[in-house]
Amino acid sequence: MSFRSATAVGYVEDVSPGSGALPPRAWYPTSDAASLSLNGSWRFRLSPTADAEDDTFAAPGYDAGGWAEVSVPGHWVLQGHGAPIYTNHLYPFPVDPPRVPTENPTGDHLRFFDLPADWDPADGGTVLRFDGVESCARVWLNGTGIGEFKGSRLPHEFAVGHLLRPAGNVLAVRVHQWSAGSYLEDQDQWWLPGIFRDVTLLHRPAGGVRDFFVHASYDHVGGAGTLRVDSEVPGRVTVPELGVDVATGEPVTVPVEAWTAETPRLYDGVLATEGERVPLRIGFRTVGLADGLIKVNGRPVLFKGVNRHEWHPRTGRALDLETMRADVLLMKRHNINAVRTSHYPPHPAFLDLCDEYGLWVIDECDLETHGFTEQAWRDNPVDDDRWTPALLDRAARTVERDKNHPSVVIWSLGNEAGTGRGLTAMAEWIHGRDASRLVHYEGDIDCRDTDVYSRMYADHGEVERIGRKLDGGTRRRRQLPFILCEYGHAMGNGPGGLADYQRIFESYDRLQGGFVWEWIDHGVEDERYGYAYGGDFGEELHDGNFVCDGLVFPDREPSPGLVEYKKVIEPVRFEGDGAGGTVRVTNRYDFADLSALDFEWSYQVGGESVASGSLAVPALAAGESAEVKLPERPVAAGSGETRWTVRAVLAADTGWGPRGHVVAWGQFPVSGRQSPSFVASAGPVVSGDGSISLGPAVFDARSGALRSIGSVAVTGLRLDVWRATTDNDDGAAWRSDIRYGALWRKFGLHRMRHRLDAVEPSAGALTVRTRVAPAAWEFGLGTVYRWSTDGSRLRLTVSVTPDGDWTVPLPRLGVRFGLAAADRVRWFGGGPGEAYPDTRAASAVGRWQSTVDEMQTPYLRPQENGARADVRWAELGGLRVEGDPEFWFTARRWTTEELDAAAHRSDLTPGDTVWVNLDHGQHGIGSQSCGPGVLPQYRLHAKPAEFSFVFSDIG
Ligand code: IPT
Repeated sequence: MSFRSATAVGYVEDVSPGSGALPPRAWYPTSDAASLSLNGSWRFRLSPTADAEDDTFAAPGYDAGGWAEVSVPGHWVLQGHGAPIYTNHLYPFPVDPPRVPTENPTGDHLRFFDLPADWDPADGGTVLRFDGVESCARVWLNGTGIGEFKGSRLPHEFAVGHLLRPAGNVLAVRVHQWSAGSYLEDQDQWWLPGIFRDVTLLHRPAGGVRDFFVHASYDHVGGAGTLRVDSEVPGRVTVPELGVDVATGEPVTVPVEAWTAETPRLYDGVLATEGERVPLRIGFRTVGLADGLIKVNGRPVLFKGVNRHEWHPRTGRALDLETMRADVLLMKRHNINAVRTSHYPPHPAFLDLCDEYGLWVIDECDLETHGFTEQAWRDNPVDDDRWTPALLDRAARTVERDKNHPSVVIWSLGNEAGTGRGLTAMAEWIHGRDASRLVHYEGDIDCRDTDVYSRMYADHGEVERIGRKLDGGTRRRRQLPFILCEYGHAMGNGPGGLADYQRIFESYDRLQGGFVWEWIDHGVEDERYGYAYGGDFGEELHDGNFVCDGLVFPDREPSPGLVEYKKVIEPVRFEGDGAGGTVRVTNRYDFADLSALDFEWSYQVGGESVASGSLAVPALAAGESAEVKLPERPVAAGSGETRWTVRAVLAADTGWGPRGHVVAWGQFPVSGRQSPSFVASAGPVVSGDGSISLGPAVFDARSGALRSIGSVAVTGLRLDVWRATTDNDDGAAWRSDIRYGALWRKFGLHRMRHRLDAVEPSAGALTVRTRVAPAAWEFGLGTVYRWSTDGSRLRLTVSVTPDGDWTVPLPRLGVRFGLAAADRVRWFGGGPGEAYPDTRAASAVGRWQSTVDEMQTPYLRPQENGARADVRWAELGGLRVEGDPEFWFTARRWTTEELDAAAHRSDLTPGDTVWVNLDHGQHGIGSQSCGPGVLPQYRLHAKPAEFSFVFSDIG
């Protein structure tokens, strides 16, 4: 005898997509038919298993007075019931498809509602729509079961008109965290059960609109658009601006302006059936493959994209419209032109925003079975016919919902699901249903089912080979264009190497760009840590901060990676040599001319702008260049370091950015920097009290340690090679590249010893000879500090001579010291933000000021950050430092060791000392937390080096 009521919850482990739901159809945000949002506060009861409670709660009259409340849309685990779990690709339950654990958190939800007075349930029908529920739901209205469904990020509609009452309706929804569907939803993100998208009741008047398909193509030769709206329920289509008034199903061709992501021209129309009027926003464009390239309206496009997961640090994947708009505006302001909706269809309103503001979209099905990689893909659902109906259901719900968006140009079958017949079936279905778009799936290495060759994290060399068509592959693949659907892993500090990728993309037609991984850090707002990540909720299995790999922080503050990306992909290129008096301006848009932009110049002397004006640039068409004359130099040559800065800015307010918003810029030196002049005068004076004085400085006579410069106390100045390893330094285990973070620790670069060999006062200088080396190893750095003075200033020259067998590059090479009170910082050099050798495109030379606190980049897992590049001089804490040559400048209120040990922002407590690093070199950043490591040209090899700083007390 079995006590487990297998039948009652059998649907949970059933591979089918569900039962009772209506066929999928187009989603539209508004119509003149009545609708009632059921969002809000719902009654909620959490049970530990799928069958712990019977279904009596669904019956009218059930007393849920003792239940908790949750907000819908929302995830119960983010509302105090249970906890989120983060795994990258491992299933957090035994892999035994389609079975799920007995421990299956199950949330019963109740919503009571009345119909508005003017809503007569007897007139026409009513549909109940769920836009997203994770992962499996069973639904009752007024005690009658209406069905159950899986497919978390997909809409499901049920006909409920016959069950509705004018008042006192009871909607009951039982949501199971785990179901057979969970096997198809193994995306790298938090597992977050709940009703996390809108729940809406839609009146369906007699003769109301059902499904419809807007076909709006553009003939780039003739400049005409052809519109045909196929509608299940016949009606008329009007577009007043175009004088269009046609029957559904009837094509009409009219002159139009095309829709592109750069020029998102939409025409307002109406689909009117007998019973309903649905507003349409129509964008005319034609997507296709021609000459082996993805072309829109006859022109190839270059994707400058990001992968976007839905995320909000408090509400998880339940996003409101303003949060979605914030993402779109931020993307547009950072020159991003494309989004891959990794790895599921987003909230449908997001696509309306993409249509409106202009973003190319790869719309991806809600499908990933990545965890099967652990068993060499054995039993992978996508290669098992029993699962194919569920896969086809997912494809249909995606395509039918989103087919009317001009922004959607490519359908993606899913992510990281291996290969199999189910995927082929999806591709065939999509191709048959919508021939007007392309099909993508990265796992299809031979492109049997797809129209684009796509890869993730391929290194620069391989991408270049693909660009040159030297990559081989099947005959079909060789004829297809290439995109990197993921690259530039933005975890922590980085990604490095973006500019190098962009140069390659721009050099070969076949390469049509890529999508940085990923848009936002999925940090969970948390009292303990500021932001929590994997493991912070006591998960048995987790992948730590691998979920924090975005270009924006959880609060949507841009990280330096986004600022870098904006510069790397800017749509206007300025080239020239400042001395020549001209600048070459290239329009790198794919469609738009430059008429939306104004151009400005400014002229800097010593980093300070002394004159500025506007620059006349012709309204170049996409792809065109022109040589533009700069004005007469405002200041005669020979007046120190001078440079031009030119900018392209928005000429007028747009929907996404204000007039004056900087879109692109370039800098061109006219006359270069001269080394700081310095003539050594006085020599060191050894006094009886155990100190040595040299100009403004005092040293310890025994150790040679610097104590002060004038009134400024200096502690611990010595050579430093260590940095708190970044996520990219630490690297991902599955990459074959050498992981330097681990090697650096193995070789003890974080615990270098400093042996004092000599303190040598001489006529012109104080020389301190040392050897810097780690315990246990034979390699080291002979390090000589040579101090001199010109009477008022102090100069330090550091000479470094490696000895022994150095097999790893250095994390950094420079000096570190502590200062007492320092807050405000001024510098002349690269800024305003952080930069490293392979993340320095956005670093502009100028005079900057900030504070020590503001110079920190608050990566969720603390790590090396905050360096400013090319610094000529910097001032802080009463000290001025001039570099010879320029240096990397970093200042922080904790030591590198404290930074290295911290796991969360909350672990860092400012001390009294500000630690300053002046670096001659920094190792690059790379993208090895998932992608390739640091390119050879950005590695900091141990080799003989000499660099100087001139210090003065400006207190
Ligand atoms: C790739 C996944 O597609 C993506 O979802 C994410 O996990 C990313 O990596 C890393 O953050 S898969 C990778 C292991 C090749």
